[in-house]
Amino acid sequence: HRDCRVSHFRVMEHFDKLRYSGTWYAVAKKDPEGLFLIDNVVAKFNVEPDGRMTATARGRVMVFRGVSTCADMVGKFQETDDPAKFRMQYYGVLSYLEKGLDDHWVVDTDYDNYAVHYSCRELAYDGTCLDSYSFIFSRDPAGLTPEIQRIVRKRQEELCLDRKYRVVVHNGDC
Ligand code: AZE
Repeated sequence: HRDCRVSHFRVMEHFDKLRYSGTWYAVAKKDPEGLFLIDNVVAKFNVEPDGRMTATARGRVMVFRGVSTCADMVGKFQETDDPAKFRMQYYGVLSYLEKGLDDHWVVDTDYDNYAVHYSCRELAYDGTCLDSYSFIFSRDPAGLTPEIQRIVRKRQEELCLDRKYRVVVHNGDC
């Protein structure tokens, strides 16, 4: 039987934020509850001179029922005891309505092709997650190879999120 307790999820070992930096295209995502990035999601991670990780993200978001726009978001990362587990403070560049503080876990990456991200916003009494989101990132906007898709699928199962993901379209809208 699968263990879906969030504190038991395995994350990337010896995570290296320098190798992680640069552009990542979201190719699939599992949405949290409420408003979220819809499609055309591109994230750029940086390591600042003081060693702290930051990121920008662009993507299409719904602003009112049926009205969408492209949003620029900024994320600042606080480190924790585990080098692959961060706390991310984020906000929208234009609209300060979009802001928050989320967990940001790097579950797995080979740095050159793919990355699996996970964030749990709310834990249940039994330690499983009630409200999570997750991104599958690719260095190549065209997607992942079948070999890497197999690795990613395994990670999605380990996060107890198999079949919860949707493809993230990149059509030049943002
Ligand atoms: C993430 C990685 C790079 C930096 C940031 C990320 C998260 C962004 C959001 C955006 C939410 C937008 C909403 C719009 C209405 C994980 C892609 C900032 C959580 C709610």
